[in-house]
Amino acid sequence: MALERTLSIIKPDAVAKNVIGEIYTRFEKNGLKVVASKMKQLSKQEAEGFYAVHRERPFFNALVEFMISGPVMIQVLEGEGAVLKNRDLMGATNPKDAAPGTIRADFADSIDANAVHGSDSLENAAIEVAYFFPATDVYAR
Ligand code: RTP
Ligand code: MG
Repeated sequence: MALERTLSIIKPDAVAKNVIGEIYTRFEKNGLKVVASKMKQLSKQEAEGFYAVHRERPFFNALVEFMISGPVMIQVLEGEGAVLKNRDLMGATNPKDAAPGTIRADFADSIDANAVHGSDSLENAAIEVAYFFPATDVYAR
């Protein structure tokens, strides 16, 4: 497996629940290193741009409104097979379908308020990391 980087966002519901640390612990205990990190209140324009691939989907407006409803914690995770590993740790999009012990099973309330985002491919990871972090703000470790 190759060393990869992926973009992770702790969404407004999980930030409000005060579980940033618990989620970071899961990353760290599973071989993912935080190599960049910031808390941010997304503007509507930033959220729309980030989720542009979903623009035509029926849930797009609700998704954008939810993502700007409070601050989010944005991080770059680095590790062997980081993209898939993070997706495995997150669990299924709908927490009702998420396997026990996954972040969404433990912290998400609904398909909308589902605690975390994670890049879904290596190609999208590179695009998403660059969307939020200049290369100089990502630290090789
Ligand atoms: P994410 O992008 O946030 O990591 O989530 P994901 O890959 O598991 O799911 P995706 O298909 O990319 O959808 C992005 C977010 O939109 C919301 N969603 N709502 N009501 C619905 O049918 C529906 N489908 C998706 C979810 O909050 C999902 O995380
Ligand atoms: Mg997605």
